[in-house]
Amino acid sequence: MKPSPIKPISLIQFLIEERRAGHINAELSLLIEVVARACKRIAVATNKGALGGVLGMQAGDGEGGSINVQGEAQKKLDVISNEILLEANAWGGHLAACASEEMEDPQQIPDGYPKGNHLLLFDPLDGSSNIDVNISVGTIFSVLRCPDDVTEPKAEHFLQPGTEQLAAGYVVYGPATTLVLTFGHGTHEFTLEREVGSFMLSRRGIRIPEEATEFAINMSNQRHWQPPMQRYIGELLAGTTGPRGKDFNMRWVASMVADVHRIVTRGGVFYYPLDAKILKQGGKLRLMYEANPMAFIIEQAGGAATTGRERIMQLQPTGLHQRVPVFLGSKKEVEVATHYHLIADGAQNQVDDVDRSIG
Ligand code: AFP
Repeated sequence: MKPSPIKPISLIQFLIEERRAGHINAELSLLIEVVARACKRIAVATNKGALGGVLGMQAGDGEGGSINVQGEAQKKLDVISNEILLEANAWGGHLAACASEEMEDPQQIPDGYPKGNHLLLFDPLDGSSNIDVNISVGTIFSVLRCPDDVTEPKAEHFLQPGTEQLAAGYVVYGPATTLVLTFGHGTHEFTLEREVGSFMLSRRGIRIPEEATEFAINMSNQRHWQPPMQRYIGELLAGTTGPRGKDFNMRWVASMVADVHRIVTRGGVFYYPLDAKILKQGGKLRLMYEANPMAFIIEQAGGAATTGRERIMQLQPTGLHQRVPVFLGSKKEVEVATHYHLIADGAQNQVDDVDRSIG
């Protein structure tokens, strides 16, 4: 389908339009403005590279440097980006609290600042292992409503299914800085006009093609995958000589934002399945900071997002840092991969349920 013609409007103008349409209120509009402003600062820090002294590991107590709540080594830019987002969001009066992939517990709004009704979750710098080699990285965020009568939100108040998200977005810090955003009324893209410092609407109502010819997966994990994943990817690799009867191309940036942005731009699928190495932790990617916001964005662009067995947005979260398998992108292809898993589980009822829930 042809994208709608581009109107050269800024993010601020777009937010005003969304308020007039009754899609968002003033507080959510301010929240997105503040997040976008913080992401511009992260873009500036990222662009400085070696000259800004921002490359390399964060100093700390762990072996080789600081370790975050996920047990992963922190880069300096992980910490800088986290601080930029926390600081920007502390004073605006739009948030009840926020939670970051880099912090064990939710961050409360400091005393003396007004509080709002929204909860913000973010992965401040996704794909940070790519920073030092100058490959695209990004920020991912998700917005929930703070339950009524809760004045000091705790982790349990953030544990809402993805279907409850009011907004989700990501920013890719690549050759261009690009913001992709949804409020549940389509997925839209904004490109940072650096000279002016404004995000400008570059694609409205993005649609992801239903069929895919490109897939993204870390093939080095192949020997650890479960049988349905082995079968499915085996068939993609067989191309015209296998049952799928067509060739597929493969890409893997190892920054989810960049891999998802390719899908949002020209279709395709992204998989981070469960494998024997990560069985105990339930997956590699985080439900609250990566899977849910990306699922919302992808679904709003006509794609699908499952764990290989269930629709991601219907999962009831059990922990702030919970990890899940992720299958997302072009709808028909995600359906094929999901079917293979459910059929292997012998779960015909679930096949029907998932068919219904992903549309
Ligand atoms: P980092 O932020 O630690 O680089 O992790 C990035 C990520 O969570 C996601 O953005 C990538 O898709 C995925 O991990 C890459 O995983 P591999 O290291 O297995 O390639």
